[in-house]
Amino acid sequence: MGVPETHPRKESLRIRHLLIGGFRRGLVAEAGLIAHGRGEAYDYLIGEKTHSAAEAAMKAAAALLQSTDSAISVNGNTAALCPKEIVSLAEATDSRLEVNLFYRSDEREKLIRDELLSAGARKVYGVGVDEKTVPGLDSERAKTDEAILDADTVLVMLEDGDRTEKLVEMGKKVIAIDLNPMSRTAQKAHISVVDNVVRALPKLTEYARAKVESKDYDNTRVLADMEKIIRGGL
Ligand code: PTJ
Repeated sequence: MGVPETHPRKESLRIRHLLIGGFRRGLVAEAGLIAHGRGEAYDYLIGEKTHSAAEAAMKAAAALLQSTDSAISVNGNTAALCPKEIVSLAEATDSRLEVNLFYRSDEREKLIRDELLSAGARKVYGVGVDEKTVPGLDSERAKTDEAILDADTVLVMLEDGDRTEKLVEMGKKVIAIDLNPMSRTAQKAHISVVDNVVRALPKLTEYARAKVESKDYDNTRVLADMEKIIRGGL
């Protein structure tokens, strides 16, 4: 069904339809549709725009991704919403790409890898991995590959708190993009970009290309500012 150009919620519906299309093609898990709904609710509360606290987090994230050995973790939702933007950020920051799924299946792994390759990725890790794991994690998210295992910095998006916690315990710097500043992922990450991945990835790439610097970044403050915005919105 087409959305009229004049529809007041056109952009939100466009994003929603990208996800539905991704679900129909097998990229997105059933639960991914529900996770998106939760994200939409938070996005609505922050006014569906990028706030200065998120910009500060993005500048810090772009600088860290560029200055360290880095990997970007890709799941079904992000592959359906912004494959090209993920590949552009990986190129701008020289980061490796790894498929990492909560609802892991051989078929979804391959579909997501192929989506990234079609979007221009040169190499995609994390497909067919069975032996390497993130220690202490019981879910399928534990399965990992050298892209993330060897990285000093990992960017995660729509992530579970468990893995964020374990990656931090492994000594990695974790950057999260998550619309909920109160989620365990946002709370545990070193840098939390509270924004929609659809808006955040192009901005992050722009900052990385501009080689922005970031001094005295304070994630606790950023999270508090974003929570204040949400409470104000309520
Ligand atoms: O593809 P898989 O198998 O790895 O499954 C992925 C899902 C998304 C199903 C899984 O990671 C999941 O259940 O995620 P959660 O626990 O629901 O967490 C999703 C978080 O991301 C929530 O805090 C949402 O508010 C947030 N979120 C949802 N959509 C977006 C978002 N954050 C940024 N941008 C979005 N578009």
